[in-house]
Amino acid sequence: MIRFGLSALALGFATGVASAPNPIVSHIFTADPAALVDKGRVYLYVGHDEAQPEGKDYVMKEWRVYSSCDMRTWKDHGSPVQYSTFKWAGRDAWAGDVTKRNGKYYFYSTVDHKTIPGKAIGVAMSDSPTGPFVDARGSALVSNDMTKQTDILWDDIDPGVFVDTDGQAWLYWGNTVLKYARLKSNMTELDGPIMSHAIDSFTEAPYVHKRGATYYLSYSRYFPEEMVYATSTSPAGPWTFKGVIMDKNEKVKTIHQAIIDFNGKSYVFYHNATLPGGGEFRRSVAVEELHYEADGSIRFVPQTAAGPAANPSPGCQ
Ligand code: FUB
Repeated sequence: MIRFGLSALALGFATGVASAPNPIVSHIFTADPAALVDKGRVYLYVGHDEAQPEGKDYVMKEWRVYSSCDMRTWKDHGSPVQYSTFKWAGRDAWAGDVTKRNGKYYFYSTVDHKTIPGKAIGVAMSDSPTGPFVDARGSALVSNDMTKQTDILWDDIDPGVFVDTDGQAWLYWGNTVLKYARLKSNMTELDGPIMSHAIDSFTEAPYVHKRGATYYLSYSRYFPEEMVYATSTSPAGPWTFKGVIMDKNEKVKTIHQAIIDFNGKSYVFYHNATLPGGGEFRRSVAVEELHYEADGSIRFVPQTAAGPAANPSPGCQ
């Protein structure tokens, strides 16, 4: 694997800019990528894995933001949102997702609820993709008492937000069971019932994007997880399984993807544990170019140390 030399590391620390292959960030552990393209720049949101080497569980207190004009040089924007942004949350800045609507940026996040046992989904809002973000509701958007499909306490995790071309916004989430609901145009309230789909071997990390008239649902299946996808002609499914995008990781059971188009190419972000000292609770976010075949299917993506070629976005500074 290619890594920073000492001088590059020193430069990165001094300037807040990293010119990285994979993993994108090499001085801390990062996980659960979410991404947004805005005004020709790609913004990457990651959870911060802070577990000690011998740690037996996640230690995640904050999300961090990085941005790039070319998919190789990343600027560090610090941490504009933490679990403590949500006063009703007690811990666990787990996976989130982000979107822009009417000039505002919405960050949907997994946290642990202080008073309703189990994981919950919050939504934070900002005027800028780099924050600061504030709690948009003052309460959970989804809490464990609102969903009855399984008895586990961690089934309301991993929100994926998708705004369709007709303006309807959708939220997908879940562990074991895929759940989804419409969002009101204010992006801070559910619009109608929470629905679910039976997806064979679904684990977590649902993520919906659209290409042409086809809706793609990517997600993690099995455990250890592999990254797979299904397609539909509707954001509400039903979903037809299509194939594997990326094989499971060697040193960590999770993989958590985000898929974007940026400057004429497509990319998939994911995490692995390839940094020295990495492991189950010390992960690292990486990115690869993603290719569609002529029939719309997604070509299998091998993980690489080299990452994607530079793709400078015109006018991005
Ligand atoms: O980072 C904590 C959890 O691990 C996420 O919510 C899942 O997607 C998995 O990556």
